[in-house]
Amino acid sequence: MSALRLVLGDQLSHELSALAGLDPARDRVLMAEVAEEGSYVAHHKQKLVLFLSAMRHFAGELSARGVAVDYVRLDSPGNSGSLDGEVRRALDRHRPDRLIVTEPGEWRLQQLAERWQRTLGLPVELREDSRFFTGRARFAAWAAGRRQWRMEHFYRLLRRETGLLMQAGEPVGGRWNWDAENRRSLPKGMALPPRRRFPPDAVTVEVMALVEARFGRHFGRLEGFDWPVTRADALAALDDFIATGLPAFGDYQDAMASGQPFLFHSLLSPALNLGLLDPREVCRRAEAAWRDGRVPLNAAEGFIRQILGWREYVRGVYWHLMPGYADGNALQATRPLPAFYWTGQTAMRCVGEAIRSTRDHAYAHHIQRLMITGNFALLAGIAPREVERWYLAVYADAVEWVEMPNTLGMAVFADGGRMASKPYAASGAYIDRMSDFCGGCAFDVRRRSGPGACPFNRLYWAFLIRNEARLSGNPRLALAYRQLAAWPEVRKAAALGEADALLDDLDELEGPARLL
Ligand code: FAD
Ligand code: DLZ
Ligand code: SF4
Repeated sequence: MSALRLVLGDQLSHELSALAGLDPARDRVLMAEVAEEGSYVAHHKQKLVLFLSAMRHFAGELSARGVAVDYVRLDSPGNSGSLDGEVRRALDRHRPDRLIVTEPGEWRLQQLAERWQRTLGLPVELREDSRFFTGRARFAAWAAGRRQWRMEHFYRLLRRETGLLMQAGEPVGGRWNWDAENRRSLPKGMALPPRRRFPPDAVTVEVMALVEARFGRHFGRLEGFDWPVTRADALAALDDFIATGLPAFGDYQDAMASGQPFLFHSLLSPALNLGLLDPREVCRRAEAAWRDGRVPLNAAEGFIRQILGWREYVRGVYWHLMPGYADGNALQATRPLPAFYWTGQTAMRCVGEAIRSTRDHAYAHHIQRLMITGNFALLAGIAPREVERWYLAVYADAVEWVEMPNTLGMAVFADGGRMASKPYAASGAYIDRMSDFCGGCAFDVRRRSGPGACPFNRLYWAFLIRNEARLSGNPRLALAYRQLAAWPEVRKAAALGEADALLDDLDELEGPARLL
């Protein structure tokens, strides 16, 4: 029995379930670069290069191991432009007895794979993606019957199940979560670890030219591309992070600083999401570094929580609630995404910094995504789907199963609290506390209202007023609503009017700054 085994662009793992049991004498692997995957959102150019170059390197590694790979390039003659078309063409070429696919990381492609099972006229085996701590069914079983889901509960369960940072059934150090220790702002002049770079090799250079030719109008800069595109390089990046970034990762996890897009973050999400690294090996390495005394516990726990906790949890939420999850709009937000998300033309320094990093590196760290661009979209009432498509397009690590719950659930509360316990709404005071942005901003973070006052302040109170009926019962917002209770109606109406005026005419927000 011969098999055609499909490997998608985010399935670049030698342990992929679709490759298990491969018979090199009879089987063949199909990998296809297709225009549809490159353009269903306007992916950042670095994201396109990352996926295509990593795919080419992975195909090369398979070939070197003696596996027959049918690799369709974007510019191969006859390329149909879609995964559906390329699978059908490959079946005609090779006439295998069966098709084997690992479940894709996106609902749209999962539907396609299920359609293949009904329509291709040969057995199509859809295998579980085993590159996670938990399968989709594990989350479903945990979630069933629970009124409320919280990451922390799922995380503790997985700590027990995996034994990570556990001793005799108890969390090491006597606490599950060291988050309270992880909220320091960056001291002035603090030395940051040098970032390990992976300059483009010949394969990547060729892909860069292809991407410029085919997707030249997409967002983002290609110059400076230095993401790891092979497992060997991804492992080197992991080593480097454990040695230089992880020791202070915990302390400064939530910090932001001008001109410093990376701080102590790992930059490992693209390698994890493409399959070049396995989350289990990454967590085990972080745990070993703590056990060897190379990193403090708040760093190891904070880092492991992101991967074992958040990453597994958001995946569970995505598969459990799709397809309806994509259409959530609990706060009935309808404004269009402001053009400055694409152009970077904004007088708000914090937003400009986040978008500059996004444009230059296809990267912004978590707090920038959540508390700057996400927070602005939440406070301004931007239509969730527009925000979500933006995040899917602009980050090198953006794959829908992880991007969508982070955006709709965590950043803009479009799911009404299925995923997170409260909207992450914050005024300028939070940004001022965690960064050095406000000092050099055209706006005044100490002022609450009026022209020149920090827009986050002006929008924050209007957001709470606008959503009072839905949010005032949330215990985590009780303090803010107690303050608002003292406001006379006329003051509330003025705050709403001021926020609307600011958002109806974006001139003041766009300001004179031009980034692109
Ligand atoms: P680090 O800070 O070094 O964290 C270590 C690892 O933990 C990351 O590599 C990542 O794998 C994992 N992680 C951390 N936070 C999360 C989280 N909230 N959810 C899932 N995994 C997490 N992450 C993506 O991988 N892809 C996305 O498309 C994506 N979109 C996001 C959109 C929004 C609006 C927000 C608020 C967050 C999003 N995140 C996404 C989560 C997080 O911002 C990124 O994982 C992180 O910034 C990646 O950088 P890093 O590797 O340096 O992370
Ligand atoms: C993101 C992406 C891009 C840009 N291009 C391809 C491609 O040409 N071929 C492919 O197999 N996969 C690509 N991908 C990744 C898919 O879109 C990915 O499988 C989905 O994001 C689902 O996880
Ligand atoms: Fe951002 Fe407001 Fe600070 Fe300016 S003053 S950097 S807009 S938080």
